[in-house]
Amino acid sequence: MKKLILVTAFACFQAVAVAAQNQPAAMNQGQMDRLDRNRNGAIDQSEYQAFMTSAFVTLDKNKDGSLRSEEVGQLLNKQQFAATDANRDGQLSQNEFLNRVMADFKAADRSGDGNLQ
Ligand SMILES: [Ca+2]
Ligand SMILES: [Ca+2]
Ligand SMILES: [Ca+2]
Repeated sequence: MKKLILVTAFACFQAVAVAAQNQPAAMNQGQMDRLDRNRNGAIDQSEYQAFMTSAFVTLDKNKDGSLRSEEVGQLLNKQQFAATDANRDGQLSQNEFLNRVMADFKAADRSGDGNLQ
């Protein structure tokens, strides 16, 4: 599950990098540092949520406050999108998006201490 969360984060990094017209690259130390803001070598819930909140804004290309399937096509497949779209309106609100990524975080946090290391 730790791998899963890192894949999700990596896809967000790619999307953010492309949106910023930087060259997408493998997740490197600089990108890990963007997640690990206080540089204690672990990613805590608030760090992850802050990153994913900014990723949501970046992914929301038409700035309507929700994500359509074409905006997250590179991030979520159809089944993942449907699983994330809790109210089934065909769009992901910020709450729906964060609920999913934070559930991923909790699943990956096997020790239950609120940190990923
Ligand atoms: Ca940290
Ligand atoms: Ca949108
Ligand atoms: Ca929805």
